[in-house]
Amino acid sequence: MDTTNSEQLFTKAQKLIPGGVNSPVRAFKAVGRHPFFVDRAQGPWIIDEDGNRYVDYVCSWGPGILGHAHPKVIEAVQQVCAKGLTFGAPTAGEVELAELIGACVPDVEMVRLVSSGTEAVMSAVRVARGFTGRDKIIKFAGNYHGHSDGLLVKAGSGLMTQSVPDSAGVPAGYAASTLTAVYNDEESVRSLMEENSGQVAAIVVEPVAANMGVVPPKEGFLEFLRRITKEQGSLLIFDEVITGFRLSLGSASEYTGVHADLYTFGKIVGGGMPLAAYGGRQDIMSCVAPLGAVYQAGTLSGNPVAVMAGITTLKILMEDTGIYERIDRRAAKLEAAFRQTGLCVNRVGSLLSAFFLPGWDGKEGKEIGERKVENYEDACQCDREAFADYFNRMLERGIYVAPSQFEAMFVSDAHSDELIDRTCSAIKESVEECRVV
Ligand code: KE4
Repeated sequence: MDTTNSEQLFTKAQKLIPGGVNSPVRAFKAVGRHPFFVDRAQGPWIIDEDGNRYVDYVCSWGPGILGHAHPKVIEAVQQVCAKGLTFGAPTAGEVELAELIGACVPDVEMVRLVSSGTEAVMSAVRVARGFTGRDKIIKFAGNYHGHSDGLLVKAGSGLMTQSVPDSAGVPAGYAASTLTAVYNDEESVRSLMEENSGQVAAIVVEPVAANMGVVPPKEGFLEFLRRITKEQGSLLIFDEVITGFRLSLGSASEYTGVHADLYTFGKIVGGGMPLAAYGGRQDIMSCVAPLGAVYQAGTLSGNPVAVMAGITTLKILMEDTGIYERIDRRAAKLEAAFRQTGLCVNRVGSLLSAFFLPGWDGKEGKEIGERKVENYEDACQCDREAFADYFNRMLERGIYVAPSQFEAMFVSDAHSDELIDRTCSAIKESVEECRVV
């Protein structure tokens, strides 16, 4: 595979941009190769600067549910650009997008548009603290909520203590107000809530985890979180930056039947443009300035071009909800292919991850069987070298999956059955080759 142009760009980029990329995972460090630089994308295809074509299952980490460069989205964006790119003043489009979000997710009675998922979650946490007058929050190991200081934390020594920073530059004091529990472990949540009774503003959770690989909530787990937050006077925040409009049009509350107090959205809601959102109960959102005392602002919040991409995307999804059955069915085919290789697989709708758990290769004679990944500790056991080997073999076959064991595979409406079948073959061949080496 010729990678000359990408290599030259990467060499230059590394002199100008930390790691040569504007977001760490793009550097492909976890898979031991240099990244390709994208020239363009169309439907299920990404084409790099050397003309190599890949079937894309990263979908820009989630926004691409319709496939790349959907003609209706591109046309709508081109038209609205001609009217000006940004005004720093309210526009009709922001009202329309707010209406569409509420129509899809009725729990979102009031919403604020922002520019990234990080900003959405950071703001939702601040609103929860402002509304409850409490400082502490509980998050889960392996859940990622963007890079705001208070959420770049990991469990301290033992669950009963405060979290510790998970990044240089995060003051211990910022981490101190964040407690870290174990996903799918009710007892870890209960003990933190009891130890910090009356102090927890909110539990923030990915209703389907997709940042430790895909890890579904165990039966009753989300219902438990809903109960215990109500009992304790805390809020429940569903971080739906990935799951929002991905699992179904009504997002996780429709998909799971559990209703949170606040929701964050990103990726799909912006149609691939820099737009995210947080919202929920009107009494809570009424705390947000200029209505209330919780400050949050943004020069490009509700940007008219990004808003148009979001409106057009949501309207396409609303007009053809059959997309969800199509992408789920295709993802189920990929899941079956992984299972035939003996790998542990988690799939929720059109999100899936295969895990290279110890013994994945059968060499240790371990019964491959139905081992599970139910939390971050399970996911951390994976053989990352084997994953990297699998990633590179898939890429050589023209299939681009996320360059990390801890990311999800995304299926879009542009992935035809023929491409899915081709991908299933590539999965079986690549995993088998990894095993044989
Ligand atoms: P952004 O600030 O990257 O728009 O969103 C942060 C965020 C918040 N919540 C969840 C559940 C998320 O998954 C994310 C971001 N997702 C990662 C991929 N797992 C973004 C990719 C990247 O960091 O480059």
